[in-house]
Amino acid sequence: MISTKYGKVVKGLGGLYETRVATDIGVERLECRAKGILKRDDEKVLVGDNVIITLDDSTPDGIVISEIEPRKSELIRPPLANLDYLFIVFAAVKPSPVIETVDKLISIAEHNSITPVIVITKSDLAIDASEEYAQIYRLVGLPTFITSSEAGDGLTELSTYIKNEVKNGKTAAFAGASGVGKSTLMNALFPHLALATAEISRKIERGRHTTRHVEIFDIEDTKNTGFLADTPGFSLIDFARFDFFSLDELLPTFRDFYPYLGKCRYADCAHFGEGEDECAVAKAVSEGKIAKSRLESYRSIYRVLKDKKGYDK
Ligand SMILES: Nc1nc2c(ncn2[C@@H]2O[C@H](COP(=O)(O)OP(=O)(O)OP(=O)(O)O)[C@@H](O)[C@H]2O)c(=O)[nH]1
Ligand SMILES: [Mg+2]
Ligand SMILES: [Zn+2]
Repeated sequence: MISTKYGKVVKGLGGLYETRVATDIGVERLECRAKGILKRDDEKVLVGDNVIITLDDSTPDGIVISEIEPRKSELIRPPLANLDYLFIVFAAVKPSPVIETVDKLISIAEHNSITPVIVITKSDLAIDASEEYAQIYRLVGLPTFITSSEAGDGLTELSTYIKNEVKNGKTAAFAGASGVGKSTLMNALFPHLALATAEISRKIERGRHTTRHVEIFDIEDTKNTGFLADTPGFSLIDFARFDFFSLDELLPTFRDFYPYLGKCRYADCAHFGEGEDECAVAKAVSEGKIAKSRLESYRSIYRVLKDKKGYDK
């Protein structure tokens, strides 16, 4: 006998997927493999995929993912489909953030129509630095939270935001460098998750990877719950090799630049000149309307993309 079910892929390890199937009486979890064609690199199942699962008594596998529903979005790093929100997590210190990486993640989210949210952790270790970083992203116009899982600061604000925004099947992921405290924060916000975290005693600056695979969890035990993904931390090397998008697509991902575009002296201004009367973006920086680090990140990413000219996705 053959039957089908709709499910969501919440975990994938070594070709074995865990799917979440909502039924009339609750939630059921099915372990399955993917149908042959969905094992090809260009058709691979991603965590976050909404899929059709086929149950067939007459085949050896019995239960397989037979179809992937069209994706709203698809990220390479973290490897996740159908995200609505990307919580970009970095620590005020230990490890200190690489702001360009934060800005890259924002651009990737914006480019994929995913809402970026900034989450600063470990404010108990450096409250002034936390405020300074937060100021950069408030200026961009992004939701920005300062938190300390250790001291319990900012947790109510963040969990309220998540419960209000990430519901009715929407999905958010926590992403950022290894050791910034993503899993610790998710546990502090939603204790039922009980995720593994690095022990406090170990002094990590760069961090060894504690979370090793992407996994999606239910936020609340209700029918209209949203989903939250924990992801393995990035290393800086991951980001050096990051496959980005094309040069033309970069500027639209810097929403804080929008009010000044088209106002530079030359129509083809690439916003590299320091001359404030020539470049409206540089002028906005000098007036404190755009954070300096944002223009630096923009220029740095621009250079990388320019060198990659000729390469098109
Ligand atoms: N002081 C302080 N330490 C924290 C805080 N949050 C997390 N930590 C510590 O930071 C370390 C890393 O925490 P994790 O939650 O494992 O970090 P992660 O981002 O999930 O790391 P990966 O899974 O490797 O990506 C642990 O030793 C935590 O105890 C905080 O708010 N304050
Ligand atoms: Mg973790
Ligand atoms: Zn300009």
